[in-house]
Amino acid sequence: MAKKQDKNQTYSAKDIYVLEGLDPIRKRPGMYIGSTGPEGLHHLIWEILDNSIDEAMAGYADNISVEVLDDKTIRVSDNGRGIPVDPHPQTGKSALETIMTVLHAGGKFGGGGYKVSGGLHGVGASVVNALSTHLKVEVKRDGKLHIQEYAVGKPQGGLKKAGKAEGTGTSTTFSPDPEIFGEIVFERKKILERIRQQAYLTKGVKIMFADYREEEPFYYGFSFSGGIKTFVEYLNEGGEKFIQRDVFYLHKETEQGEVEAAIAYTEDIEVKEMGFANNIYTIDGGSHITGLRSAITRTLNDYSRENNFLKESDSNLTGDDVREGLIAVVSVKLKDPQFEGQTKAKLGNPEIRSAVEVSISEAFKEFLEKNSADARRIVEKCLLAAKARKAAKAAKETVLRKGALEGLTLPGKLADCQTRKSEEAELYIVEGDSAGGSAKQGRDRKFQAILPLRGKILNVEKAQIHKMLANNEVKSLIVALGTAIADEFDISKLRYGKVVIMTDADVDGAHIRTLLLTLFYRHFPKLIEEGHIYIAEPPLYKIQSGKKVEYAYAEVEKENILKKIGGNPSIQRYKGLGEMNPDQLWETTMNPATRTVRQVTVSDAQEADKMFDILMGSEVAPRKRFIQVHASSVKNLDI
Ligand code: 0RA
Repeated sequence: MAKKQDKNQTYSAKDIYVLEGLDPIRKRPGMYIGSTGPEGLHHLIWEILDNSIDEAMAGYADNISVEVLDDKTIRVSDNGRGIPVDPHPQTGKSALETIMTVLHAGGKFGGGGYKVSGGLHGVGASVVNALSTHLKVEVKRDGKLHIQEYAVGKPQGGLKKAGKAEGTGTSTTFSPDPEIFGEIVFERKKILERIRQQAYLTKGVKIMFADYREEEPFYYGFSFSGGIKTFVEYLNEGGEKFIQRDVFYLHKETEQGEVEAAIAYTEDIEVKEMGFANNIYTIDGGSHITGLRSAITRTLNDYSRENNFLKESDSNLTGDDVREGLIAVVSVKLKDPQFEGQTKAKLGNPEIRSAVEVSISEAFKEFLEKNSADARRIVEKCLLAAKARKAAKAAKETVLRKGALEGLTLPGKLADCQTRKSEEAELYIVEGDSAGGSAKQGRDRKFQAILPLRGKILNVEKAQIHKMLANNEVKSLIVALGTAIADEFDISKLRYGKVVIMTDADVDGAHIRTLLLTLFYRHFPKLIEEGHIYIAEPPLYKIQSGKKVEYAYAEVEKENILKKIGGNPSIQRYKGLGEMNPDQLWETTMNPATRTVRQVTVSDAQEADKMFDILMGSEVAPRKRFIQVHASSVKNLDI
């Protein structure tokens, strides 16, 4: 049953402001501006600039300026309507003072004044005020200049009239508080980049920049009549050539909001896609980016079919096929943008997805039909991408395909053992030819087989498992194991009960070892689960005193040996397996009576998966770090 409504209670939720003092902002600045480092410092400028941009987006301002007055002070000015100076009904103070001193938890100031905004309008100014030692607002309105100053967010006297003024506008001058930011350094390049981006997004607005910190002032102005079309051209500066003569451009008002998009293809394969919602960069994409992608994919597929680039039997171009070399900017302006995700950098609004998709599809189709030479080059590029994708897939399947390894003979460089009993047999996978040579001479050929692998080759192919499988070194290994792979995998055909990875005790060795582990983990998990995979542990030092020779496998062991034997021993640090002669290699690393090997287990599948993901990822730094940290932490089992 509906609750009976009090006649006087006619406030709706959107009229309610949560009004608070500015203390929380100074207590936890990070909550409001992200950080108190350089990003947070510049965020203050963006907040004030955004307000002026909003005024321009609403159609009331076309001139904005950002000035670095000195090392401490920024000024942002616009020729908009001017912040209202009349008393605000809810606070009794002027609207301007309310905007500057009250933390607004919701609602747009004044209500209804704006068609669209980043959603922060009037919210940011009080945050900047609270975090500035000094802030001054000058408003030109109704033929007068109005001024109010603040210190650390507190008004220094009331709003004063300071004579006549022509035109209208707002100017905010502020000095960020060094107590909050520690170091205050305004970065010209960063500010220019932001202004440039905003100028593209607010077609026709002129944004001036001035920097007075050096003796010779620096000035720069931005105004792009082409809007985001010019943005796309800029994004490609210094890159590969466009394959089309004209950048595709669309600007459309829809019921869901304003949609603007620019699209161009380059000879490159790199993709550059940027999405904006109410001029805010959505680095994590969202519904507008989804709409853009489906529009491009659908339109290019339709066009390719209709014009016989794709035959009936051909499969569709995928999203990735049509994205190679793409530079696209989509900018939407909507009434109530929903920013989602941890960083609020993803657009949520589902309704804008189809608005974007439909608008772009229609216009892009028309563009392709009008510019058939451009269209042909774009489609041919996509077809090439599809071909490359299929070739990569085929290469993977060739290796995995039923019987692909059948009929392959044991690799020539495998020095096999005599026994055919897999329980007794051991396969040593050895890094490099020279160590392989020593191992072949030093081994007990009755039960030990040696397969030398060239580590570098594995290294190059690290990122793509199908390339790894197409690699001859890896193929040799698979044939030597005898189990085949994928559907054909049969552990009863395993030719060696123990498979021992023997690499140098350095970072490269660790890298090759982890690559091999990746291969086993992804394609022969059973071998790990059933305990067939081992890691050899060669010594780090040879310590010789007279005729007595000892080997140390760890630093502590070296120290202990040195304490024990005293005297003046000679110490040799092994940098690689190749430094050991065959006898030494046998004695230290291969003789079951004296060696140490560590059994590899996958006890925690999740953890292992994470490890392999880091190893297989394309980012080099975390992988290197990971290998250095974890190379020796595989479960130990001495036998
Ligand atoms: C609220 C209402 C109106 C304008 C503004 C705020 C406004 C704020 C800023 C901040 C920087 N520049 C600005 N320009 C305008 C509309 C008042 C009216 O109806 O005249």
